[in-house]
Amino acid sequence: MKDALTIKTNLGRSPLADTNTVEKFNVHGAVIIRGVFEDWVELLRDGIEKNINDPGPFVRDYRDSSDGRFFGDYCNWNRIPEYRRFLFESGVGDIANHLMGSKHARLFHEHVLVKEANTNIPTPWHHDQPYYCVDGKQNCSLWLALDQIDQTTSIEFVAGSHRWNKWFRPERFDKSPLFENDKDEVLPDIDANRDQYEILQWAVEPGDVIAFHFLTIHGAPPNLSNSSRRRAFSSRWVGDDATFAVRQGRTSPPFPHCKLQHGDVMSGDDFPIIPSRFDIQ
Ligand SMILES: O=C(O)CCC(=O)C(=O)O
Repeated sequence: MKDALTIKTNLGRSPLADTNTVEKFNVHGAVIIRGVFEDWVELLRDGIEKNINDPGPFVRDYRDSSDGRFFGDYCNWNRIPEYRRFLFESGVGDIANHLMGSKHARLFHEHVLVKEANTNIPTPWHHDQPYYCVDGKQNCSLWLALDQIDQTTSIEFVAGSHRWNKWFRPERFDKSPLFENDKDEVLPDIDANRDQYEILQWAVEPGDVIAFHFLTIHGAPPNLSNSSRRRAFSSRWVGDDATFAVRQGRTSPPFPHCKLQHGDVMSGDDFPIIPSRFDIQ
């Protein structure tokens, strides 16, 4: 495990120090930051094994006919010390506030997404903010790869889609709307018209992070490798402009005990501000 000083050095060497990274995030809505959390990979892998063996109340565990498994769970950082340690001590919040152009980085939640080898389950194209109980433009997800993932298996993005000024209906995996009677626009069929979009997709190594905006359209292919797992730890962040949003139904994640009202500034124990570990130049 690296101490804070070494992490600082690591971040200083990373493309994050290059304002190009922020520019790419703003223009494309997704950007890769390589090698920034290599030294946290083992800890998070341990946390994920705990999580799989002891899932939280919101777990989603999809199986396919050939024994594949797509395990997803979120909002467990407060009970899994490995997650908590990463979120509070690694400097990940500093990356988030740098990208968001925010003074503070407030944790929205973490989400783990594990596609075991031979899992023939894609992650459908979607964008996240309509699922979320948060309004505001300053936000990002930091999708941290915990395995080597080749380009054809890695998460993919429609470049610039966060700037389309669109709000697409949130759907479940079976395409049914998340909110009953939702009249919002249905996402176009990206796969049928891939040549009409600029699609971004990167091969990744353990410790690489892909940052993306809550409105950037993204999805992920199945994991057809017959030997490699595809584990990702996605931390979600909001900035100073974030307010709590009541949607047409139960959001994902739901935060059932949260007492905030529509328009309230995001605050409270569910959504802590993560103190800065250091100043990024
Ligand atoms: O990892 C995946 O399959 C999808 C990830 C995703 O949709 C997200 O992090 O918002």
